[in-house]
Amino acid sequence: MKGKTLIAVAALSTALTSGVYAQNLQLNDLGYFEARGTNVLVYNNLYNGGFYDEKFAGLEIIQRGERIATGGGVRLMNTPEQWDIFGVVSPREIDRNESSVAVTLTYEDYDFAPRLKVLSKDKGVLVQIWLDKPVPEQLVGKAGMNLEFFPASYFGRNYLVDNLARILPKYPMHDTEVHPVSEKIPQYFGESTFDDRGRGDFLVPLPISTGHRIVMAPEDEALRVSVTSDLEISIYDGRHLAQNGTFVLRSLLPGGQTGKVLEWYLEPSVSEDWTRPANIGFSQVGYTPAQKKVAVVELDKNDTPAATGKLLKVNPDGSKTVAKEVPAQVWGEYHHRYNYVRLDFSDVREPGLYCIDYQGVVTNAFPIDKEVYCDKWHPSMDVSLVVNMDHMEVNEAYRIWHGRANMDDALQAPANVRLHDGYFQGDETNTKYQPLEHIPGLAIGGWYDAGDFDIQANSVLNTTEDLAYIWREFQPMRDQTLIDEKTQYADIHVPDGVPDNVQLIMHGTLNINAQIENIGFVAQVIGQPDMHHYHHLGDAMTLTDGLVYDPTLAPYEVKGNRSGTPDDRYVFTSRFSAVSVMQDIVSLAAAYPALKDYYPEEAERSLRNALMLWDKYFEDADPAKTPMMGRWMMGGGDPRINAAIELWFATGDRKFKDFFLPLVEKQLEAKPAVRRSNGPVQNGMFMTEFNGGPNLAAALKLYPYMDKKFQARVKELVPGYVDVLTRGGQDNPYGVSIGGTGWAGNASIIMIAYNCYKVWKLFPDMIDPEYVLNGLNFIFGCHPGSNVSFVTSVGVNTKKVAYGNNRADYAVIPGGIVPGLLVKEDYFENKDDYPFHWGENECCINTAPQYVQLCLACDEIARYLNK
Ligand SMILES: [Ca+2]
Ligand SMILES: [Ca+2]
Ligand SMILES: [Ca+2]
Repeated sequence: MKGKTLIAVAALSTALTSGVYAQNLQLNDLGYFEARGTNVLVYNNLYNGGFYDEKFAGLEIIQRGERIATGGGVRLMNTPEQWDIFGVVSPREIDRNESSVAVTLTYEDYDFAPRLKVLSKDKGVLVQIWLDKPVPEQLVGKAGMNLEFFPASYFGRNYLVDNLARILPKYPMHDTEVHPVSEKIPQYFGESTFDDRGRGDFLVPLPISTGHRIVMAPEDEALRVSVTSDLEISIYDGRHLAQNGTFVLRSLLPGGQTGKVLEWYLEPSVSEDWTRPANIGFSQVGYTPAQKKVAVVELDKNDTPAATGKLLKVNPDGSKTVAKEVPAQVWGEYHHRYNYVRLDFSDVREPGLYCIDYQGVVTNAFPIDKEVYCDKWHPSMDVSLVVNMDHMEVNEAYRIWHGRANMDDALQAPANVRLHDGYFQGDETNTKYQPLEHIPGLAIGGWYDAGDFDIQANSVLNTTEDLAYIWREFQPMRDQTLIDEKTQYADIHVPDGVPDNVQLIMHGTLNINAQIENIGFVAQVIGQPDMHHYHHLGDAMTLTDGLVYDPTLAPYEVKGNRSGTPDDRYVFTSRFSAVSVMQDIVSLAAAYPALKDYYPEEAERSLRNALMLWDKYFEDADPAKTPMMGRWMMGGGDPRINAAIELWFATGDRKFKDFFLPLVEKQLEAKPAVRRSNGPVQNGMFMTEFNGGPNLAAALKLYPYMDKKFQARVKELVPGYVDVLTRGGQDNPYGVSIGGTGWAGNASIIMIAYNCYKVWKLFPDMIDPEYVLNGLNFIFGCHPGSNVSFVTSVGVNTKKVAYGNNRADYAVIPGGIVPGLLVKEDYFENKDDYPFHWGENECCINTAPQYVQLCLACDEIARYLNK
């Protein structure tokens, strides 16, 4: 049964938007072309400053709710890679009378500034390139109009080139040529993604087909896009160069001409009666009987919300019975594109298997059961945190995930070298080593930071710290992994008598201690020496030869345990400060109590190094002397506070308490920081905690050990703190702070939910524990865009691809947590057929322990609620 008023309103708005121009794409309020089922964006999204071409800029097509094409614009190569140069984009000029959008793309080094203009025309758009001056001589044959299509969206489809039918290849299977490197347009910073083994050439993919009209997937309404031109149009496969490459349609700009030098007629597939099926968001792990259970349904703006949905119970014989008719609570529009309704079936508590039926869309089945949270952290602890171990051979049953990698670690980075992940080695090394000198002792412990193979300070330190907090709070005795640090071998699903949590903590301290003893501190990053090694995919052991670099040997020459191949990682040591060392202390001191019963020597070593660093850098880390930076500044106080707290926990030495207590008390009296606006968390940064409210991070950690007066003051501040933690979820139907524009927000959602748990643990009457559970509900599938679980392999419908080091196989490493939903203009995206968007799909290792502790917290809350 459908609500009558809502039908009337929806019908009226449809009439208004289609109107007399029913055939045409209309330029909408956000400045992109819109028709039913199709959007054409023109530089609504721009290139990222840090990582260059993210395949998220230029002329783009969203069709039937999926972004299928990107990167449209004038480019200088057939199939641009991430580090290939692109023109600087001018502000967009929108002409509503003419229904056009134009930008100028400036290649300053070449004195070349083509103007791209897109106009609404018939059932599509005209794409025009205008020039004031002819294409510069050196760019003739190179500058062209490109448009890129995501390959996996088109797997199993065909294309037409003029009247010839062709299959879109699942795997690159066409031809390339090598050209002399003198002809190459240099990449950003002179990077080279191609290892020519000294031959002085580079790779050029050749066209697969050429004609005057190319139609992508003519047989599929959702994917069909046609491009027609008087100029030749070729189709290329960029995967010959890079696994994240795309299918590229391209016409070269003619030389010697000015004015309108190129015109494409681009016709996407409009459908006057298309309505996106309802996206029913719910938790893919199911629900514990006593918790709140609210599905959030995302609806096309042209859709009419039904008045009710149904919760169906799945019986053993396969039949389904209605467990509850659920009234739809209309929430309304959020973020322009969709409308939302909520379906609350909290009162259904009977354990069993259920699914949700709304507007004829029936979800996959999911459990209601007391045990839903108890094992959902296992893949992260058992697999993700083990497979990402550096310097280890990792086995699982019949499979070796990777061999012992980076056994040649590592060389002192030379001065003024830039690393591809945003790192830079300046003039100062701050160490006793010469440039390119081997630093001993580093080939042990640590994790690959994410989808790449570097050891980043923040990730090895925070992962170790949070693993230590898991042990402090929950002491999980689970032992399902054999971890042997002597032979550097791990075996998944094989118990060895020691809790895995403790062994993983030691895998962190072994690397941290090695860095402190051999370098003096934890280096900013131990990373690949060049681009060719940085973009490595596959077994990490094959990334280097495992032999220490010897500059007296020729490249690829081997003598004993040394080689002349410069593949060893670099240690970036220049950005170092006494403040950053405080985090080294926190991680080691937090690890000490967990290690001391199992690995007393490593425990003592960790504490000894932590105390040594404290004595050595205490004075210099005084905020009055050192500009504060990074994570340590977020507490709005002295960077030494947390180090002192952890050293006090580890040693009980009164001097640490005497140091931190007055500072923490001062924090409690501090005026709240300026209140900033709500809205999406930017780039996954956790901005909320110190955003207009009290900072209780340190105070809650100390609370159980402090006197009544301290406790009373903290309690007074709890309501303000709860407001800060929960406020970000008030502007949307999901109840959590969503999104991110460059890096999606799952990590901050997990962190906020866990902070809610920390409040609940001490003050169960002062916060609704549902805030803790709701963070996981979102991660597990109650979110915009789709209802897939963002934790790989956890839940019923889970991510098919992620940006792990196996991404080229369109696979996942189980137990990884993807960043989640990027917000681009009014569009939420987490692609599940293209693993190469790091901001959506890259599983960072330091999110894994945070997710584990949130699961353990939710399991505890579930047991409390079900009592
Ligand atoms: Ca990295
Ligand atoms: Ca174990
Ligand atoms: Ca080597």
